[in-house]
Amino acid sequence: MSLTAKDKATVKALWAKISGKADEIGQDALSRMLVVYPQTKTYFSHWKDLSPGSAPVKKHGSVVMGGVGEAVSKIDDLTGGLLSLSELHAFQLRVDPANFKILSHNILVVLATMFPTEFTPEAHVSMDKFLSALSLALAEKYR
Ligand code: HNI
Repeated sequence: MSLTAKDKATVKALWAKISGKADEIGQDALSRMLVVYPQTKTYFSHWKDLSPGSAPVKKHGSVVMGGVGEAVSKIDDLTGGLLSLSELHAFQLRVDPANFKILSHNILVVLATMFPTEFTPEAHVSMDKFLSALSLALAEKYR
């Protein structure tokens, strides 16, 4: 299920519309992930406060969306472009790749709520495919 030229163009166009609110998107997606899928909290047990909108959640929401933005810019070679990020998640953080799907889902939910007009079914399907490809690239170094 690779990204078509049309998927890539759709993702880039959507990103251009929403990236100004990346911090907000990241904060909400991360907040929701930690509340709705509490098993994800184990990776962040070193934070003082994991509640929705807390300082570390805000900060990390921005960091994660920075990674998503980087992925948009490297959309033609996600595996190569995200290699060091994959190594970090695999060898140091040891994040179970199942969690990438969970975070991706939460990002989609937030996009749907924050951008009801821009998040058309067409944008939805391309963004879903992109986040799957991004997750696959992040899991590249796991074996
Ligand atoms: Ni993730 C750190 C990007 C999914 C747990 N993560 C980062 C950093 C980026 C990043 C960028 C900072 C790297 C650095 O310091 O050099 N993470 C992404 C992206 C996704 C993702 C783009 C998927 C869309 N990360 C996840 C998931 C989990 C996760 C699903 C666990 C549930 N990430 C972490 C943890 C850290 C991290 C833990 C270190 C955070 C800290 O504060 O110690």
